Amino acid sequence: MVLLFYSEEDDPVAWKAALEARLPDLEVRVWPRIGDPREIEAALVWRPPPGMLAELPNLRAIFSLGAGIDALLADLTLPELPLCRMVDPSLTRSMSEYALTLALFYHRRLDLYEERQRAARWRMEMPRPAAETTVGIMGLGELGGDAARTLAAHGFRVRGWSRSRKRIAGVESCAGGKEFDRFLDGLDIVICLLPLTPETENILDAGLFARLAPGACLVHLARGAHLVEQDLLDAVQRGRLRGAVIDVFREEPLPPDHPFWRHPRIRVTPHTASYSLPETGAEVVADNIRRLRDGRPLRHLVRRERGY
Ligand code: NDP
Ligand code: OXD
Repeated sequence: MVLLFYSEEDDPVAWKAALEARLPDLEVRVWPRIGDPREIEAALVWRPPPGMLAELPNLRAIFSLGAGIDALLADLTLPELPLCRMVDPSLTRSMSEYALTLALFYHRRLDLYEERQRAARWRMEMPRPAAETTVGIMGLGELGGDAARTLAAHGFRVRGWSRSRKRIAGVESCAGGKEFDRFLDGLDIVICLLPLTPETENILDAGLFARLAPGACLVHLARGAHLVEQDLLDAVQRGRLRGAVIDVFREEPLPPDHPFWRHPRIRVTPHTASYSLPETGAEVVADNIRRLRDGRPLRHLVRRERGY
Protein backbone atom coordinates (compact mmCIF):
# COMPACT_ATOMS: atom_id res chain seq x y z
CA MET A 1 0.00 0.00 0.00
CA VAL A 2 1.14 3.56 -0.67
CA LEU A 3 0.51 6.25 1.97
CA LEU A 4 0.88 9.97 1.41
CA PHE A 5 2.36 12.00 4.28
CA TYR A 6 1.70 15.74 4.51
CA SER A 7 2.62 18.04 7.38
CA GLU A 8 4.52 21.28 7.60
CA GLU A 9 5.21 20.70 11.29
CA ASP A 10 5.89 17.01 11.84
CA ASP A 11 9.19 15.40 10.88
CA PRO A 12 8.53 13.38 7.67
CA VAL A 13 11.75 11.38 7.98
CA ALA A 14 10.94 10.14 11.49
CA TRP A 15 7.30 9.31 10.61
CA LYS A 16 8.26 7.53 7.38
CA ALA A 17 10.85 5.43 9.22
CA ALA A 18 8.48 4.64 12.10
CA LEU A 19 5.66 3.59 9.76
CA GLU A 20 7.78 1.57 7.34
CA ALA A 21 9.47 -0.24 10.25
CA ARG A 22 6.05 -1.41 11.43
CA LEU A 23 4.60 -2.18 7.99
CA PRO A 24 7.23 -3.62 5.63
CA ASP A 25 4.71 -3.61 2.75
CA LEU A 26 3.96 0.08 3.14
CA GLU A 27 5.55 2.77 0.99
CA VAL A 28 5.36 6.26 2.50
CA ARG A 29 5.57 9.13 0.02
CA VAL A 30 6.19 12.57 1.44
CA TRP A 31 4.49 15.55 -0.17
CA PRO A 32 5.27 16.98 -2.73
CA ARG A 33 7.06 13.86 -4.09
CA ILE A 34 3.91 11.82 -4.43
CA GLY A 35 4.62 9.98 -7.69
CA ASP A 36 1.50 8.68 -9.44
CA PRO A 37 -1.52 9.96 -7.44
CA ARG A 38 -3.54 6.91 -8.56
CA GLU A 39 -1.30 4.65 -6.44
CA ILE A 40 -2.09 6.38 -3.15
CA GLU A 41 -4.62 4.54 -0.98
CA ALA A 42 -4.15 6.23 2.41
CA ALA A 43 -3.13 9.68 3.61
CA LEU A 44 -1.64 10.78 6.93
CA VAL A 45 -1.98 14.55 7.14
CA TRP A 46 -1.89 17.67 9.27
CA ARG A 47 -3.64 20.71 7.79
CA PRO A 48 -3.24 19.81 4.11
CA PRO A 49 -4.10 22.52 1.59
CA PRO A 50 -7.83 22.42 0.75
CA GLY A 51 -8.45 20.32 -2.35
CA MET A 52 -5.29 18.24 -2.00
CA LEU A 53 -6.98 14.99 -0.89
CA ALA A 54 -9.70 15.30 -3.54
CA GLU A 55 -6.97 14.90 -6.16
CA LEU A 56 -6.26 11.30 -5.10
CA PRO A 57 -8.71 9.12 -7.07
CA ASN A 58 -8.02 5.81 -5.26
CA LEU A 59 -7.77 7.10 -1.70
CA ARG A 60 -9.53 4.77 0.79
CA ALA A 61 -8.96 6.41 4.18
CA ILE A 62 -7.68 9.63 5.73
CA PHE A 63 -5.66 9.57 8.96
CA SER A 64 -5.20 12.83 10.83
CA LEU A 65 -1.89 13.59 12.52
CA GLY A 66 -3.90 15.71 14.96
CA ALA A 67 -6.67 14.98 17.43
CA GLY A 68 -8.68 17.94 16.15
CA ILE A 69 -10.03 17.53 12.62
CA ASP A 70 -11.86 20.88 12.27
CA ALA A 71 -9.46 22.11 9.56
CA LEU A 72 -9.99 18.92 7.53
CA LEU A 73 -13.77 19.16 7.81
CA ALA A 74 -13.61 22.81 6.71
CA ASP A 75 -12.30 21.61 3.31
CA LEU A 76 -15.52 21.39 1.29
CA THR A 77 -13.82 19.08 -1.21
CA LEU A 78 -12.80 16.53 1.45
CA PRO A 79 -13.67 13.07 0.06
CA GLU A 80 -16.47 11.18 1.86
CA LEU A 81 -14.08 8.51 3.15
CA PRO A 82 -13.38 7.11 6.60
CA LEU A 83 -11.58 9.83 8.56
CA CYS A 84 -9.64 8.83 11.69
CA ARG A 85 -8.26 11.26 14.23
CA MET A 86 -5.09 10.88 16.25
CA VAL A 87 -5.51 9.21 19.61
CA ASP A 88 -2.04 8.52 20.87
CA PRO A 89 -0.57 7.96 24.35
CA SER A 90 2.14 10.59 23.90
CA LEU A 91 -0.42 13.19 22.75
CA THR A 92 -2.60 12.42 25.76
CA ARG A 93 0.25 12.38 28.27
CA SER A 94 1.79 15.63 27.06
CA MET A 95 -1.58 17.39 27.15
CA SER A 96 -2.25 16.28 30.72
CA GLU A 97 1.24 17.42 31.68
CA TYR A 98 0.56 20.87 30.22
CA ALA A 99 -2.87 21.16 31.84
CA LEU A 100 -1.38 20.23 35.23
CA THR A 101 1.55 22.63 34.76
CA LEU A 102 -0.75 25.57 34.08
CA ALA A 103 -3.25 24.70 36.79
CA LEU A 104 -0.34 24.64 39.25
CA PHE A 105 1.03 27.89 37.81
CA TYR A 106 -2.16 29.71 38.76
CA HIS A 107 -2.88 27.71 41.91
CA ARG A 108 0.60 28.53 43.29
CA ARG A 109 0.20 32.15 42.11
CA LEU A 110 3.32 32.32 39.99
CA ASP A 111 1.63 34.99 37.87
CA LEU A 112 1.38 37.19 40.96
CA TYR A 113 5.02 36.61 41.91
CA GLU A 114 6.13 37.47 38.37
CA GLU A 115 4.40 40.83 38.75
CA ARG A 116 5.89 41.36 42.18
CA GLN A 117 9.36 40.47 40.94
CA ARG A 118 9.09 43.18 38.28
CA ALA A 119 8.43 45.64 41.14
CA ALA A 120 11.18 44.06 43.35
CA ARG A 121 8.44 43.46 45.90
CA TRP A 122 9.03 40.69 48.50
CA ARG A 123 5.62 39.58 49.68
CA MET A 124 4.45 36.04 50.27
CA GLU A 125 0.88 34.71 50.08
CA MET A 126 0.25 31.67 52.25
CA PRO A 127 -0.13 28.71 49.84
CA ARG A 128 -3.41 26.78 50.00
CA PRO A 129 -4.02 23.07 49.32
CA ALA A 130 -4.98 22.10 45.77
CA ALA A 131 -8.27 20.78 47.16
CA GLU A 132 -9.35 24.40 47.66
CA THR A 133 -8.99 25.20 43.95
CA THR A 134 -11.80 24.09 41.66
CA VAL A 135 -10.73 23.36 38.10
CA GLY A 136 -13.29 22.89 35.33
CA ILE A 137 -12.40 20.96 32.20
CA MET A 138 -14.47 21.60 29.10
CA GLY A 139 -14.46 18.37 27.11
CA LEU A 140 -13.92 15.00 28.81
CA GLY A 141 -12.76 13.00 25.80
CA GLU A 142 -9.38 11.38 25.22
CA LEU A 143 -7.48 14.49 26.29
CA GLY A 144 -9.88 16.21 28.69
CA GLY A 145 -10.69 12.92 30.43
CA ASP A 146 -7.04 12.16 31.08
CA ALA A 147 -6.34 15.75 32.14
CA ALA A 148 -9.25 15.51 34.60
CA ARG A 149 -7.84 12.29 36.09
CA THR A 150 -4.37 13.82 36.34
CA LEU A 151 -5.60 16.96 38.11
CA ALA A 152 -7.85 14.98 40.44
CA ALA A 153 -4.91 12.70 41.30
CA HIS A 154 -2.93 15.80 42.16
CA GLY A 155 -5.62 16.81 44.65
CA PHE A 156 -7.51 19.54 42.76
CA ARG A 157 -11.28 19.67 43.02
CA VAL A 158 -12.21 18.81 39.43
CA ARG A 159 -15.43 19.27 37.48
CA GLY A 160 -15.83 18.29 33.82
CA TRP A 161 -18.30 19.11 31.08
CA SER A 162 -19.15 16.93 28.08
CA ARG A 163 -22.15 16.04 25.96
CA SER A 164 -22.67 12.69 27.67
CA ARG A 165 -22.30 11.79 31.36
CA LYS A 166 -18.88 10.45 32.43
CA ARG A 167 -17.75 8.36 35.35
CA ILE A 168 -14.23 9.40 36.32
CA ALA A 169 -13.03 8.85 39.87
CA GLY A 170 -12.69 12.14 41.71
CA VAL A 171 -14.32 14.18 38.92
CA GLU A 172 -17.80 15.71 39.04
CA SER A 173 -19.43 15.17 35.65
CA CYS A 174 -21.77 17.77 34.13
CA ALA A 175 -23.46 16.86 30.87
CA GLY A 176 -25.02 18.93 28.10
CA GLY A 177 -26.43 22.43 27.89
CA LYS A 178 -28.73 21.95 30.89
CA GLU A 179 -25.78 21.44 33.25
CA PHE A 180 -23.51 24.09 31.75
CA ASP A 181 -24.30 26.72 34.39
CA ARG A 182 -23.76 24.22 37.20
CA PHE A 183 -20.43 23.29 35.62
CA LEU A 184 -19.22 26.90 35.45
CA ASP A 185 -20.46 28.02 38.82
CA GLY A 186 -17.55 29.20 40.97
CA LEU A 187 -14.71 27.67 38.92
CA ASP A 188 -11.29 29.06 39.83
CA ILE A 189 -9.59 27.75 36.69
CA VAL A 190 -11.24 26.69 33.46
CA ILE A 191 -9.37 24.55 30.92
CA CYS A 192 -10.80 24.25 27.42
CA LEU A 193 -10.27 20.90 25.65
CA LEU A 194 -13.33 20.86 23.41
CA PRO A 195 -13.31 20.06 19.70
CA LEU A 196 -14.21 22.98 17.46
CA THR A 197 -17.74 22.45 16.10
CA PRO A 198 -20.62 24.81 15.26
CA GLU A 199 -21.90 24.24 18.84
CA THR A 200 -18.62 25.09 20.54
CA GLU A 201 -17.42 28.00 18.38
CA ASN A 202 -17.22 31.27 20.42
CA ILE A 203 -18.10 29.38 23.62
CA LEU A 204 -15.39 31.19 25.63
CA ASP A 205 -17.15 34.54 25.83
CA ALA A 206 -18.18 37.25 28.30
CA GLY A 207 -21.23 35.24 29.40
CA LEU A 208 -19.05 32.29 30.36
CA PHE A 209 -16.42 34.43 32.10
CA ALA A 210 -19.17 36.09 34.18
CA ARG A 211 -20.22 32.74 35.66
CA LEU A 212 -16.76 31.78 36.96
CA ALA A 213 -15.45 32.69 40.40
CA PRO A 214 -14.29 36.33 40.51
CA GLY A 215 -10.63 36.47 39.49
CA ALA A 216 -10.73 33.06 37.77
CA CYS A 217 -8.10 32.01 35.21
CA LEU A 218 -8.52 30.63 31.71
CA VAL A 219 -6.29 27.97 30.16
CA HIS A 220 -7.20 27.57 26.52
CA LEU A 221 -5.67 24.56 24.77
CA ALA A 222 -8.26 23.65 22.12
CA ARG A 223 -8.87 25.88 19.07
CA GLY A 224 -8.67 29.63 18.47
CA ALA A 225 -12.26 29.97 17.28
CA HIS A 226 -13.60 28.86 20.67
CA LEU A 227 -12.51 32.19 22.12
CA VAL A 228 -14.07 35.63 21.65
CA GLU A 229 -10.80 37.52 21.93
CA GLN A 230 -12.24 40.96 22.74
CA ASP A 231 -14.33 39.45 25.57
CA LEU A 232 -11.15 38.00 27.08
CA LEU A 233 -9.33 41.34 26.83
CA ASP A 234 -12.29 43.11 28.50
CA ALA A 235 -12.66 40.48 31.25
CA VAL A 236 -8.95 40.64 32.14
CA GLN A 237 -8.93 44.43 31.92
CA ARG A 238 -11.85 44.69 34.34
CA GLY A 239 -10.32 42.11 36.72
CA ARG A 240 -13.20 39.68 36.11
CA LEU A 241 -10.48 37.23 35.10
CA ARG A 242 -7.07 37.20 36.76
CA GLY A 243 -5.30 35.98 33.67
CA ALA A 244 -5.15 33.51 30.83
CA VAL A 245 -2.77 31.18 29.08
CA ILE A 246 -3.72 30.85 25.42
CA ASP A 247 -2.10 28.17 23.26
CA VAL A 248 -4.34 28.33 20.17
CA PHE A 249 -5.47 31.27 18.07
CA ARG A 250 -7.84 32.25 15.27
CA GLU A 251 -4.79 33.16 13.25
CA GLU A 252 -1.65 31.05 13.65
CA PRO A 253 1.12 32.12 13.87
CA LEU A 254 -0.29 34.90 16.05
CA PRO A 255 0.41 38.17 14.17
CA PRO A 256 3.17 40.32 15.77
CA ASP A 257 0.78 43.24 16.41
CA HIS A 258 -1.83 41.12 18.21
CA PRO A 259 -2.69 42.61 21.66
CA PHE A 260 -2.26 39.24 23.40
CA TRP A 261 1.52 39.31 22.83
CA ARG A 262 2.13 42.29 25.08
CA HIS A 263 -0.70 41.93 27.60
CA PRO A 264 0.76 41.56 31.12
CA ARG A 265 -1.92 39.06 32.21
CA ILE A 266 -2.28 37.03 29.02
CA ARG A 267 0.35 34.43 28.29
CA VAL A 268 0.85 33.14 24.78
CA THR A 269 2.29 29.74 23.87
CA PRO A 270 2.67 28.72 20.20
CA HIS A 271 0.18 25.82 19.83
CA THR A 272 2.52 23.58 21.75
CA ALA A 273 0.36 22.06 24.48
CA SER A 274 0.78 18.49 23.28
CA TYR A 275 2.55 16.47 20.64
CA SER A 276 2.54 13.03 19.09
CA LEU A 277 5.83 11.16 19.05
CA PRO A 278 6.32 9.20 15.80
CA GLU A 279 7.21 6.07 17.83
CA THR A 280 3.80 5.95 19.53
CA GLY A 281 1.68 7.72 16.89
CA ALA A 282 2.95 5.42 14.12
CA GLU A 283 1.81 2.41 16.15
CA VAL A 284 -1.75 3.78 16.15
CA VAL A 285 -1.69 4.56 12.42
CA ALA A 286 -0.09 1.21 11.57
CA ASP A 287 -2.85 -0.61 13.44
CA ASN A 288 -5.46 1.25 11.37
CA ILE A 289 -3.63 0.55 8.11
CA ARG A 290 -3.61 -3.18 8.91
CA ARG A 291 -7.33 -2.92 9.63
CA LEU A 292 -7.92 -1.10 6.34
CA ARG A 293 -5.94 -3.73 4.45
CA ASP A 294 -7.81 -6.61 6.17
CA GLY A 295 -11.26 -5.02 5.85
CA ARG A 296 -11.69 -4.74 9.63
CA PRO A 297 -13.34 -1.69 11.31
CA LEU A 298 -11.05 1.32 11.72
CA ARG A 299 -10.43 2.88 15.13
CA HIS A 300 -10.88 6.54 16.17
CA LEU A 301 -13.30 7.28 13.36
CA VAL A 302 -14.67 10.82 13.23
CA ARG A 303 -18.45 11.05 13.27
CA ARG A 304 -18.91 13.74 10.70
CA GLU A 305 -22.51 14.54 11.66
CA ARG A 306 -21.24 15.48 15.19
CA GLY A 307 -18.21 17.32 13.83
CA TYR A 308 -15.68 15.46 16.01
P1 NDP B 1 -12.49 13.92 21.92
O1 NDP B 1 -13.33 13.87 20.70
O2 NDP B 1 -11.93 12.66 22.47
O3 NDP B 1 -13.29 14.62 23.11
C1 NDP B 1 -14.12 15.71 22.91
C2 NDP B 1 -14.89 15.98 24.20
O4 NDP B 1 -15.67 17.18 24.03
C3 NDP B 1 -15.89 14.86 24.52
O5 NDP B 1 -15.94 14.64 25.91
C4 NDP B 1 -17.22 15.43 24.04
O6 NDP B 1 -18.35 14.94 24.74
C5 NDP B 1 -17.02 16.91 24.35
N1 NDP B 1 -17.91 17.75 23.55
C6 NDP B 1 -17.95 17.87 22.20
N2 NDP B 1 -18.92 18.74 21.82
C7 NDP B 1 -19.50 19.17 22.96
C8 NDP B 1 -20.56 20.05 23.24
N3 NDP B 1 -21.24 20.67 22.25
N4 NDP B 1 -20.90 20.24 24.52
C9 NDP B 1 -20.23 19.60 25.53
N5 NDP B 1 -19.21 18.75 25.34
C10 NDP B 1 -18.84 18.54 24.06
O7 NDP B 1 -11.32 14.96 21.58
P2 NDP B 1 -9.85 15.02 22.22
O8 NDP B 1 -9.98 15.01 23.69
O9 NDP B 1 -8.98 14.01 21.60
O10 NDP B 1 -9.35 16.46 21.69
C11 NDP B 1 -10.03 17.64 22.08
C12 NDP B 1 -9.48 18.84 21.31
O11 NDP B 1 -8.22 19.24 21.81
C13 NDP B 1 -9.21 18.63 19.83
O12 NDP B 1 -10.40 18.65 19.07
C14 NDP B 1 -8.29 19.79 19.50
O13 NDP B 1 -9.08 20.90 19.14
C15 NDP B 1 -7.60 20.07 20.83
N6 NDP B 1 -6.16 19.75 20.77
C16 NDP B 1 -5.23 20.75 20.98
C17 NDP B 1 -3.89 20.49 20.98
C18 NDP B 1 -2.87 21.53 21.29
O14 NDP B 1 -1.66 21.26 21.19
N7 NDP B 1 -3.27 22.72 21.69
C19 NDP B 1 -3.38 19.12 20.73
C20 NDP B 1 -4.41 18.15 20.54
C21 NDP B 1 -5.75 18.47 20.55
P3 NDP B 1 -18.76 13.37 24.63
O15 NDP B 1 -17.65 12.62 25.34
O16 NDP B 1 -20.03 13.28 25.36
O17 NDP B 1 -18.82 13.05 23.17
C1 OXD C 1 -4.20 18.45 17.46
C2 OXD C 1 -3.34 19.61 17.66
O1 OXD C 1 -5.39 18.60 17.18
O2 OXD C 1 -2.11 19.44 17.76
O3 OXD C 1 -3.69 17.31 17.61
O4 OXD C 1 -3.85 20.73 17.74
